[in-house]
Amino acid sequence: MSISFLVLAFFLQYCFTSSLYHPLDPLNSTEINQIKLIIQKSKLGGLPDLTFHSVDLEEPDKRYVLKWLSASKQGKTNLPRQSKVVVRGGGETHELVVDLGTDSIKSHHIYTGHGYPPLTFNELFKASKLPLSYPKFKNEMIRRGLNLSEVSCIPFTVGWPIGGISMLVDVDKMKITVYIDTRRVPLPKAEGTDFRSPKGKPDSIICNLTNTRLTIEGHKVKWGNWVLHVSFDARAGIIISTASIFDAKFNKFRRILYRGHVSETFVPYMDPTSEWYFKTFMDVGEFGFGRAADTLQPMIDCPANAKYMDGYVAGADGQAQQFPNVICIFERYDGNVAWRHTEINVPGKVIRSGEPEINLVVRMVATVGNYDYVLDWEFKNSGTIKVGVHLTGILEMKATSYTINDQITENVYGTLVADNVVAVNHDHYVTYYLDLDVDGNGNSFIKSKLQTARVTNINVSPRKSYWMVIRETVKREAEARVRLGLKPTELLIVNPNKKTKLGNHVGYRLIPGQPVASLLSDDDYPQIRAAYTKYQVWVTAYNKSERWAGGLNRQIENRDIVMWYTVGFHHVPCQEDFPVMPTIHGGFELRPANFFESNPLLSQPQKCTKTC
Ligand SMILES: *[C@@H]1O[C@H](CO)[C@@H](O)[C@H](O)[C@H]1NC(C)=O
Ligand SMILES: *[C@@H]1O[C@H](CO)[C@@H](O)[C@H](O)[C@H]1NC(C)=O
Ligand SMILES: *[C@@H]1O[C@H](CO)[C@@H](O)[C@H](O)[C@H]1NC(C)=O
Ligand SMILES: *[C@@H]1O[C@H](CO)[C@@H](O)[C@H](O)[C@H]1NC(C)=O
Ligand SMILES: [Cu+2]
Repeated sequence: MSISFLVLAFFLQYCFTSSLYHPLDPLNSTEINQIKLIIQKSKLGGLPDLTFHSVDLEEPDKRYVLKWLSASKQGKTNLPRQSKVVVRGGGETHELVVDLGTDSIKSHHIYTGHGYPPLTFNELFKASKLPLSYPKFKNEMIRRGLNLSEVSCIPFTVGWPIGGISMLVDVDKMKITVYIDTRRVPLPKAEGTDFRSPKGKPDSIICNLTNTRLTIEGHKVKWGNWVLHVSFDARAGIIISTASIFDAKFNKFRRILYRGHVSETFVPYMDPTSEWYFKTFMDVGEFGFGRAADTLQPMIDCPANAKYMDGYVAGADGQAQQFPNVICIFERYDGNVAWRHTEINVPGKVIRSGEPEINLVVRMVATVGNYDYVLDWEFKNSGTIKVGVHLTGILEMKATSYTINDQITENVYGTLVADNVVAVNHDHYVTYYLDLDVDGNGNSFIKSKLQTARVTNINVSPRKSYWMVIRETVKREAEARVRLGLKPTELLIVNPNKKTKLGNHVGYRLIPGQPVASLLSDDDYPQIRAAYTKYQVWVTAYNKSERWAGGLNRQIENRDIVMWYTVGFHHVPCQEDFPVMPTIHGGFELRPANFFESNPLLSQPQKCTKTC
């Protein structure tokens, strides 16, 4: 008892001082350029075709970060500032840890396993230009009556596809190695494919909030009762770290989420034929959500009161590139009710009370080829964190000879969405990494099953049945994967070392979205890569280096644990999705469950100075 108290007292809350520095800050442009110089000056500098595939922060160990956070003076410390770098040169992949403090390469490993580091935009761009000087392709375009200057080849199809031709590019040699021209189908019409909104017409009326409760210092964000760190990463995009909430009853900040971000996306298309079978994208690993992040458009992507943050990413040459306004942060009032009640049981009067729900949103948009993913982290004063994934953009389509659905007798693996255009069936799985530290590191995963119980003693009740809660603490990783379905199960991360005054374990509950799991067979190659998509929820032991995949079978009771949750969409295209798709929404929530002594909104009333 005394030991656990001491440990908890030591790992105080995530608190903030006026210092701009935070050990989880993303690498800035000076640092990215310093890394480039360190590598160029080393023996790697002489490698032919040296290309930078990823330059990420190598985060300090969690215990040091927590110690730094709990220190009264949060200045720059002697915590090492390091970077994990993946470069390719001389046909080999090199994984490095670069130390910025000592200007040196701390570790160097040549990767010889399967796979290839994320493609750089340089490579994608060069590959897309190759067909335009490839004689077979040029001749074929002329034979089809097309003007080469109007043909664009993108590693993702554009809204106006030329069916029947596919090419394979060896990116190391930057050469076309396979050229396949299978069949000729009519070229879809260009009319009706322009999705831009008419100029001068406002897209929507957006309300202004005053942001009086929001402060942003560097990457540290304070809003209402929340404090959090927002950073930008080439692979994950937004990373939320060290999110804590102020508990007015105890007059202190309490820890909730140590780190949360998108870990992977998996988008398998359901056309198994030669031109399409390989379209099973893993966008975060292959391209990077951060590198695909788009500059946000005020009043379309974010409301008028939004504040913006820039991101920095290393280009293929290692040089820092600025991504302006890639994250926006804003207060939002949707017209929702945070809580309300009308009391009519008090004789002689009606007591009516309530509050509007005003939330903080942290948003980015990743445009990965044809699709646009709007990614939201929404923080509520009630302690709830709502994660939103909103999909829009252009479908992956193929040309077809059909113009009317009645003509189609074969399997076209999709829906006719316009004359000569089939949009192909597919899925989207967006998997989140959620390192919850609910009131401390020692957490357990609880599955609470709601089970029908029979009334056996008719003297007790005239009822025949009711439901009761069967609580199970999951001991090992193997039992901690969950396929959600019709059986009601509450999934909780609790701190078994902490109880409310009433004796309930403090916790956070996962409120899942629509349960979607992969329908591909286990032995299918894309499914082997994305095996985790058979279950929506996994819980694994925390391991700093495991942020992009699961594994092993470790104990997870009263440990530092990580939850992985997959938001899924089965997408059967329809005509309304053409030429640009109206946004479809998905997501999940993390909601306090016996974390607070009572409704925290009542001790933190909303100080909304202006709503509209
Ligand atoms: C980047 O961070 C380093 C270390 O904190 C700092 O010295 C430098 O001034 C920063 N550069 C920019 C451009 O912000
Ligand atoms: C091809 O398109 C370009 C740009 O639209 C135009 O300048 C050129 O005259 C066209 N060539 C032919 C042969 O139509
Ligand atoms: C919202 O705020 C912006 C910037 O302060 C201002 O230009 C705009 O007129 C405001 N709109 C409304 C509806 O108040
Ligand atoms: C952490 O994960 C890495 C990569 O999977 C593994 O090599 C290492 O042994 C793990 N460490 C612990 C303490 O489990
Ligand atoms: Cu889709």
